[in-house]
Amino acid sequence: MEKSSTEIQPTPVVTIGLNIKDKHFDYSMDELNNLVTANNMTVTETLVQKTDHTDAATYFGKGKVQELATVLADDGVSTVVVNDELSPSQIRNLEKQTQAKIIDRTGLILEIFANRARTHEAKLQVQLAKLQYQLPRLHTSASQRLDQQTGAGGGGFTSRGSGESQYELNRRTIQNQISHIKHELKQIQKSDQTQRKQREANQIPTIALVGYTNAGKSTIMNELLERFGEADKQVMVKNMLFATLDTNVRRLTFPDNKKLLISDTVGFVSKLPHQLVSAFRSTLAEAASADLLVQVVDYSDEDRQLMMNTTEQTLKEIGVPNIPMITVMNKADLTDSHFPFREGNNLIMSAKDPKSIDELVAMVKEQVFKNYVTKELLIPFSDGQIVAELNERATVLKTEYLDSGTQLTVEMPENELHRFAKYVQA
Ligand SMILES: Nc1nc2c(ncn2[C@@H]2O[C@H](COP(=O)(O)OP(=O)(O)OP(=O)(O)O)[C@@H](O)[C@H]2O)c(=O)[nH]1
Ligand SMILES: [Mg+2]
Repeated sequence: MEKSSTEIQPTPVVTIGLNIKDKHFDYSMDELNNLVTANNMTVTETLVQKTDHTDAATYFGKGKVQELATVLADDGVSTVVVNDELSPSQIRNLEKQTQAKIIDRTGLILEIFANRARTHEAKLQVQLAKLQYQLPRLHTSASQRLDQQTGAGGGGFTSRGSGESQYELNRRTIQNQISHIKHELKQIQKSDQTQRKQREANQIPTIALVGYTNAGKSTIMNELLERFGEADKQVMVKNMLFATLDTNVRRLTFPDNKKLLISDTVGFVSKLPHQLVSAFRSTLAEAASADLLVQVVDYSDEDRQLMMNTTEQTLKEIGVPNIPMITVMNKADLTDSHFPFREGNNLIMSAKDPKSIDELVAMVKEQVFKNYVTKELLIPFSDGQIVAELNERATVLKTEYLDSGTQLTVEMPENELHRFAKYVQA
């Protein structure tokens, strides 16, 4: 079995978690193992400790740490992934006692995001989150350097003092980088905000696809684009966690000339590191300003309810107010359920099924355009700019040229009608 030289072999790792009376513990371990796979690693063994407290020094109890060291030696594995965020000293102590590299859950998710980031903005956001994660952990690497120096009889440093000043230097460098990146992001985001304001001024309603990673958000976006958008503006779809890290906004135009903007954004996972949530706040702001959220759920996953809880918690965390929501139970083709099947604001469907997409569009339009009214307006030829404005903003169903002016049958939001009140026909 020859492998091509460019293919990188997955790194074998042991995963380990502490279960403190957590009824969703198994789910979070499954999720961790999926994250590990997503980071080109393979799980050789999973260890669990059931307890009612964490150990301040090593997070896991003595016996469990010993067991971990034995398993690592037996399997010939030198990397451990822990299902929680650890303190820097816990990482340091565990590394000493197991002779392995310890990656905590936050570090793992940061690595995945770093590998996935493609655009300049996403790269900056991930870099910011990484630096913010590193800053309080700097002590670890500085003292490691000192340990190596005293243990192995010297490296690049001549005295403990220079090690400490190195720590100070690193700290300052990181702080400088953080403020630099924040400044650059602010510049980028200022223009994003300007664009958003413009859209708001244009009165085009916006919907946002949100949900757990790998649920099918981008697939649904592409199916909609294929039929109602510009087909050359497809977004990336991949069967992997965190395929999308950027917010993509596209315009859809329906056959009745109604328009809306749709945004697809980063997927969620439980315990999304707070550094990432804050770094991605502005990317996620697209969801916060939407008129309607479409939550996409992988209906074929038995943990779907927990995934939905995760999504709702994350939305709260990023400060998304109570926006109306449609819930799409996607991937129904992988289940025995009949689809498309609608019940209230829920839709069981499959992204690959055109009938499902029709039903989704009907539901979205019903919600987004529900305050629209149809009116006949007569606009005198002297007010020609109004005809142009209506053609730009409203759905013009019919245009007729009469002696007294242009007669338009238009559909528009009820609350905008007052601006054209004087043209409305009795
Ligand atoms: N069988 C089936 N597969 C689907 C369906 N919808 C999406 N998929 C697959 O699920 C995988 C993930 O789809 P994406 O659209 O990339 O998921 P996403 O929600 O955008 O994921 P992130 O960008 O990681 O948050 C891809 O392999 C899709 O082909 C569906 O209705 N049925
Ligand atoms: Mg996606």
